[in-house]
Amino acid sequence: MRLTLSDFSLKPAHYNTVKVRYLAAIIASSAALASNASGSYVIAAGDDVDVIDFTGNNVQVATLDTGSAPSLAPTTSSGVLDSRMWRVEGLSDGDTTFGNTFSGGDYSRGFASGSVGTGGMYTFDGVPTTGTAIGFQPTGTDLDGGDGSLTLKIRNDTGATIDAISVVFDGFVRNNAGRDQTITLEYSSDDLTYTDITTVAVDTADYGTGSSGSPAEEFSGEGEVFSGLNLADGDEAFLKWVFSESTGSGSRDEFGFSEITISNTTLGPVGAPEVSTVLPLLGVLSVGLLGHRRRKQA
Ligand SMILES: [Ca+2]
Ligand SMILES: [Ca+2]
Ligand SMILES: [Ca+2]
Repeated sequence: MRLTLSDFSLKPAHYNTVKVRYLAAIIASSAALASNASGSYVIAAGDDVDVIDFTGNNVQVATLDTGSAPSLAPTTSSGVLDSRMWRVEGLSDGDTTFGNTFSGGDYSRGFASGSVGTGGMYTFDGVPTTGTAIGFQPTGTDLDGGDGSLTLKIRNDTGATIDAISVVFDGFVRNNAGRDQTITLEYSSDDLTYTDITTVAVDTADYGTGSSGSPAEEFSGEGEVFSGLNLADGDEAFLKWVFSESTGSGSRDEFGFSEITISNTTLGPVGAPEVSTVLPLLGVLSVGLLGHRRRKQA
């Protein structure tokens, strides 16, 4: 598979454009929900933008703003990450798997505004202005060592082949501990072979001062665009945010994801007829033109 990577340093103006298209993305997501039986996050509209957050704005993604700890289950219910499309790996209680239920322990550490210590998954709220986030506190046994990750399974339901996707992810970092981690983004079409498509990683060391109690800081507009995907209509793909092995000493910084924006570009016009229907049409047209010419000659 040809995979052309290029830096996608988003400028504020572009980001505002993405925001303006938010409503269109919500409408597209509503249309997709009925066909979401297999569970992937459905990209329903070609050459469009999907904005994924956890505040109920996107009907395919349940709100996590419920005041309770998160969990994973194959359902679109409040307070629950839909395990048909989300997967978390690198927790000492075990990796989650698509379509199954994971609750308690590392999967449900709590609901907080940050400054937590126990390793695992949290719902973070109001941190700092990003709104609700799915949050992670790494420790020596959780989400460290380079095997911690959050994966989103997507499916192309646009009716056309997706050629390129740009992914922008927003969130926050609370750099109040001695160790630092980076967050990178990888892509796969089979969930086996992943390609790192990150040119600018989020590094927790770049945020805050490292002193205890320092406020959380947002990262915004971190993103990549990658083309040559050739993702056919109906096919699935995987976006994985990988948490690096920490560096430094002491405790680890916590971080969370509040908004993920996926823009897609399709090959050819959306809804264009397939080649299999175009060829017979051309045949009919040829015969018609031939008949017309013969009638003119007669
Ligand atoms: Ca643990
Ligand atoms: Ca912490
Ligand atoms: Ca740190």
